[in-house]
Amino acid sequence: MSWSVAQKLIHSHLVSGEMRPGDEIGLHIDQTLTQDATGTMVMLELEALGLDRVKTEISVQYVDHNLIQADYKNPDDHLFLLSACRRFGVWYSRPGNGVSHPCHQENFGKPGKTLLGSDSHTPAAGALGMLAIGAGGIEVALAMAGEPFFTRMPEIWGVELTGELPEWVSAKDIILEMLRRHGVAGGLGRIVEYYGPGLDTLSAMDRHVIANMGAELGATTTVFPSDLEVRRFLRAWKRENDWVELMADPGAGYDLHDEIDLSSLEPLIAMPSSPGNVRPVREVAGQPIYQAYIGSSANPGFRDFAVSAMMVRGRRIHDRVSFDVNPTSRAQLETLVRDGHVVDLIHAGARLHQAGCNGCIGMGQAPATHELSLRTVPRNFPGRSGTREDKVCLVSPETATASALTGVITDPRTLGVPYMRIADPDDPIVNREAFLAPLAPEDALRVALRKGPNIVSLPASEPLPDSLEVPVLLKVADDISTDEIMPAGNRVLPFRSNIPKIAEFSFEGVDPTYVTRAKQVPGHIVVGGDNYGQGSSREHAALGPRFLGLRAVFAKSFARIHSQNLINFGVLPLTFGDAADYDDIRKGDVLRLSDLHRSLVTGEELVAENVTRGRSYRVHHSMSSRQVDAVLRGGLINWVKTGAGHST
Ligand code: MIC
Repeated sequence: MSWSVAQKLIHSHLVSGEMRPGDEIGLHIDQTLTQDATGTMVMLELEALGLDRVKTEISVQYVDHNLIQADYKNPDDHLFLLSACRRFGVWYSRPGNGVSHPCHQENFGKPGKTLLGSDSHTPAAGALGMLAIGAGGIEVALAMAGEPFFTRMPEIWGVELTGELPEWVSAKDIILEMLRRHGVAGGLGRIVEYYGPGLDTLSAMDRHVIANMGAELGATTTVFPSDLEVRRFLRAWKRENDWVELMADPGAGYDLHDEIDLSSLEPLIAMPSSPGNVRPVREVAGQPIYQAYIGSSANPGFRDFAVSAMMVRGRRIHDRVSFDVNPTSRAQLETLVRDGHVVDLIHAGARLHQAGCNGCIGMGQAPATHELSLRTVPRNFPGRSGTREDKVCLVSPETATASALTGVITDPRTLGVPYMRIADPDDPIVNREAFLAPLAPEDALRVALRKGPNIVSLPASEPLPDSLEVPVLLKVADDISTDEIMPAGNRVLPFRSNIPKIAEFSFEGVDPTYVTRAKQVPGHIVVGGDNYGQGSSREHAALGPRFLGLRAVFAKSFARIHSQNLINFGVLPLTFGDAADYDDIRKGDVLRLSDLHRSLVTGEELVAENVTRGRSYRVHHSMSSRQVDAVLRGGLINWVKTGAGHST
């Protein structure tokens, strides 16, 4: 039998189920990654589960999202996380160390291992030949407690890379090409596996760019082989002993195929406000911009900054442009300083920020109203930058920098600057001491969790009633993102450890009356189109509306992580039997679902009656019996506590 890399990774971690696409499988998890914006909830969940010490090989908690300390809330969360790391045996990456994904690749990721992360960009670690999946915090908490992670066996989508990237075209353009071809739902239910001779020209950090933004395709994850380039990368980061080879067998079969001839690519840009809205840069060139922004988990490598520094050396940033440089890890920043690149960037007019997520999730650096902002970040969902009427475009560092110099969208090939290919350094500054190692078990037991006033324990959740008769409070279009369901940004993120408070921001940008209306009824339904809940893993996008009484979402289809998050907190994700029924339902209609318990367990189609207008709709669920059990009990915490799930 010839296996792909993805199949080998799944097979070596399979604890239940068959590797048949669509079947539920359970996977053993070796490593976990949490970041502060989702991690506070994970640590509260570990407390609620009564865990003593994590059972994974390595669990790392990063502080990279909530870095703005405008008051006590974020620093309180940082200290809470430090105490929780000490208590539960978790590594702590302090503020300023950088973005979780590149830091994990540099310091902890290991080929052949599984990684579960409470961040949708966790698949970036697929660059090292890991099976790395993003999930809601509660599932990561369960993995830390030694439980398997359950998901549907994805189809494996082999993408053969041939040829070599032309000058001025880089890894970001490869993933933008995938998004141009397949759109934001093209990867649903799939793992993307890259292979072929074109890989030889892509460094491990280039592969990170592609694997990271596989999340924007809706893919379960992305994998690359662990080849000699991965060995070189680990050697450079003084971890060569962590390398094992992991290659697809010759003739490995893929469920689906695609091919990209790298030599045929050109600079691409995702226009506002979807990562799937991709065009060649030359077609939109000449439009004035306000901001150019480099960094983030989607372009974290040394090369991504060095290429920009070389382009601006001896030149000046355009007067109107804010050129924001967001280093991605402390060690990368040290190396860029050592090699003189930071001085070139600053001298040309760049604004240097601390290593972290920063403006990528609207934590500062918001663009001016209606002005174009060209960013190397992974997402440009409406309003995510912090400016409601934003116009964010996704580009490579080359396109961002060329545009920063000219003040208009610029195809870097037209800049008239000589091109220099920059290799990933073999001698980066390694600063592993900046990560605080877990305490010895006997010392850990003595640590008390430090909870500031903003840290509020999880609200209890009651079981699902047998029948529901509740109004539709909101009807939204296709591809609604979790940024629209529960915004990020400096106003909202500090409440990630406070569900009653953060619930007040639910669907704020979509319908500012939603929260008030939700409080006036005993429960409600939201109706959505295709790919409902694309984007982030933030379970707050399920918890906030659930706290306000959301009981079910009817949609044409769901994004993987969000539908799981709904189930995890006792909300029913139901799919229309006939997508045309979406058009029939109106905001305000009261829908009735009866005999829920029996029909969910038998898996039969449900009939939702529209009490207001005397119609009925067929809806169904695709939950496994384990998920049905959890949703009936009001979510995963109750499921574990009532002894249905394995106990810790
Ligand atoms: C994102 O890029 O959307 C985030 C912010 O990193 C999220 C996590 C979060 O909402 O905290 C993600 O990707 O899961």
